[in-house]
Amino acid sequence: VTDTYSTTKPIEVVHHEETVRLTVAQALLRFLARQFTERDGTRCRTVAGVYGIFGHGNTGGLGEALSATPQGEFMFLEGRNEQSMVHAAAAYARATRRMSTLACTASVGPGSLNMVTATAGAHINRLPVLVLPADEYADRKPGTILQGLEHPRAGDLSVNDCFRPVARYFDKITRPEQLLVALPAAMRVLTSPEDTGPVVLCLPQDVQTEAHDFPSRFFEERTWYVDRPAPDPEAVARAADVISGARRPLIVAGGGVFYSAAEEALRRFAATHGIPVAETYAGRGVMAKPGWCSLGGLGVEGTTPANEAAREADVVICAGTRLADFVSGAQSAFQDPAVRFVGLNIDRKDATKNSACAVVGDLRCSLSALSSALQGRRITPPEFEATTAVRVDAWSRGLAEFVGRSASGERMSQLAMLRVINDEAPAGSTVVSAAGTLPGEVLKLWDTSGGTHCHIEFGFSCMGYEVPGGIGVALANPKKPAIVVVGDGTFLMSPSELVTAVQNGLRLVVIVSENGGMHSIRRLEEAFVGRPYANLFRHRDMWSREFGNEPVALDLVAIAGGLGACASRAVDAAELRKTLQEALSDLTRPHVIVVPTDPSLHMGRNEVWHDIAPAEVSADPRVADVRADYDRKQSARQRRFL
Ligand SMILES: Cc1ncc(C[n+]2csc(CCOP(=O)(O)OP(=O)(O)O)c2C)c(N)n1
Repeated sequence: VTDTYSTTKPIEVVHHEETVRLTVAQALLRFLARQFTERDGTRCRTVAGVYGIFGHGNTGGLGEALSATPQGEFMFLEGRNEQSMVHAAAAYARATRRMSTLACTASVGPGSLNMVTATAGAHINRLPVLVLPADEYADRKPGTILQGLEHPRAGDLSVNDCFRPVARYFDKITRPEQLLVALPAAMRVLTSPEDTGPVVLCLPQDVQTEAHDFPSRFFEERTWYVDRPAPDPEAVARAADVISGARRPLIVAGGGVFYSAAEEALRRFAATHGIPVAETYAGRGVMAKPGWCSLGGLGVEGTTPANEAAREADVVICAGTRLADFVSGAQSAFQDPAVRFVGLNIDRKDATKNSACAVVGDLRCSLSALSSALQGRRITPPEFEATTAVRVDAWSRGLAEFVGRSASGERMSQLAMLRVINDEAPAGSTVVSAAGTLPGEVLKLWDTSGGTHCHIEFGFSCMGYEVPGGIGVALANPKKPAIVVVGDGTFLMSPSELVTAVQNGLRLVVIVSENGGMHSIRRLEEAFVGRPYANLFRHRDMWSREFGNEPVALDLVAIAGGLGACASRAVDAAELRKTLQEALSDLTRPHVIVVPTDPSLHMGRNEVWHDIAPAEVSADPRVADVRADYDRKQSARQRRFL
């Protein structure tokens, strides 16, 4: 037996690798500063800025590194609340169509944990955010630490493990060289249309400051191309076949239309093939202009023509939507027994929902391929088009009539308030809304034909998104105002990020609807509980739970003024118009306008059923009635399998 190896000379490989000695935090920022996203020839920084609140967990690490970055390399904002920072970053990502985002740094323990809620929101809304929570000492030398979890059964657990289920990509950087793998992976997720969401990189406070010889090549400029994957031609042919046979087709347009920059393509598709379009919360504004095929919002808070079209639809083309329950009426909105779905989505999970004939790919490409396959054919028969046009017209007139009627009482309705705001909002401005009754009313009423944009966060509907959401939008679109509409309950929960808007001179107008309570939930109580027990801002006895008549003396104008905004009150439509005009003409600092509104003036629940279960047993006979009604409607309307 010959040992061939023994005769072979060893090959010596010498790496002449240039290195640069940096701390983990310095390396992270240097890397981020050189990452770019490009689509359709437009290129921008993947992570354009850093939003931070500092403590002992990140001052010596990311704080030091940030202070040493050249001016102009990163925009930097100081947050007031860590949750708000991540909301703002998510809103920024959405307003840039997911082409760019912000990194959020927080200190160890509570500061980092405060970011979990908004990280979940970004996950649900499929928005890229780079979350950088500080973590406990990796070397464990200090023993028991302030803000440490000290879990009795797992030495490697920290509060940051709460991020795992809400992160699209999660890592703990316990050694500097892990960055060489973790950062490219983070970029892949942040820039991947089918896989994007929040990336969480936990940074133990000692590791942030640790130095390492990083290869210089790691810091070379890199571009992440957001490509437009074309759909499989056979999938397109199958979808065209389904659509060709439709008699009452409907398109449901979701937020994915904006992420793919496919609004124009969708409008063209709808016009060419004569198919009406209903919009989800995230897709609101896709159609831009009124017309017979522009049905408005769909679902529990949608318009009558959209919901009638959904109820009767035999083919539903889902374009860039997750089909969440407020839109699908918890699987009750589509009532044709033989209804079929076509799912156009970059994400296979969404494309295949409701047993859809799935077309997986970039939405703009899919629409164009599908349009070619349909060869210019108009799908909707003329009589159904005429019926739809009549319905759209009747809805618009009914809405206008309600708005007019509810504008002139002692307090106006929120819809009347929104109408004034919509009239005054300049082209290019964006209305922002997230929780309470306002998102549903924006969905119903907002008209984008004047060139405004809609930004409704109703995937997570997180109270407290609104003001930071406005900040994210204002950062993405600094020349135009972000107009935030928010309920008084939500404003009270989290007004503090106004200070950041003031500090950075952002063009923000916040309109607070002061209706004296959390009326979206009060209405639910009234409908489902029998004995409403909460949600009014009135003095009460905590044991008897009785409310008195006296309101809690809240001064929202003073709160906003105290946070540095230019704050005022507008009690009727004329005053609101004037105050808003003044605010919009002087956007050197944020404005807050508090508007008293009447919670009893709303359009009521529409025809779409929604799955909210009342108690199955109760001493109150009213609850038993409500439950019986629920059971009846659930079995009659909710589709068990689509
Ligand atoms: C963080 C968070 N907590 C609780 C809820 C549940 N919730 C939805 S709307 C709402 C009340 C909102 O009150 P307000 O802002 O005054 O608006 P209104 O309901 O009066 O329109 C609550 C508690 C939520 N969406 N988000």
